[in-house]
Amino acid sequence: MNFITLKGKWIIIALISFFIVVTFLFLNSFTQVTGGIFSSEDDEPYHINMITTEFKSETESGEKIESYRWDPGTVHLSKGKPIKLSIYGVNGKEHPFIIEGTDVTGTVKKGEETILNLQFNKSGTYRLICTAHETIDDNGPMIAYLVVD
Ligand SMILES: [Cu+2]
Repeated sequence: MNFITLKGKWIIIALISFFIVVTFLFLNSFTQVTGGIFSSEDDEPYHINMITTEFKSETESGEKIESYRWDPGTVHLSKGKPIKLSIYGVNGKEHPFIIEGTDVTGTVKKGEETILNLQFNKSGTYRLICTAHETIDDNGPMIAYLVVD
């Protein structure tokens, strides 16, 4: 009788331990799903790395064509979250830019990192436009799309 009671205690302890382990694993996997690279702590800026790059080609008639680009060309951001956008100038001497719909302006220079601390409080698509290479005729279009949801 005493043996059975003791065995019953161990079963209860084993069940409680199992429950704790399962709960821990569940919470841990939940954290991994929601706390990945797409979200961060509220006071920690979300860090985006971008570079300036250049594509070059030649048409069949021998005409050289090129296009400067921001890379990546599309970035998804969370509304109301602080963002640290780092842009490193790789190709092109300099790229003066604006972010359409904001008063953010600046210039990215070759070999230098430009850091912007941003926060978008309205959803929408904001275009990061290099004003020196805005269109195909200017060796662009050097436009990146900042999609804020
Ligand atoms: Cu440019």
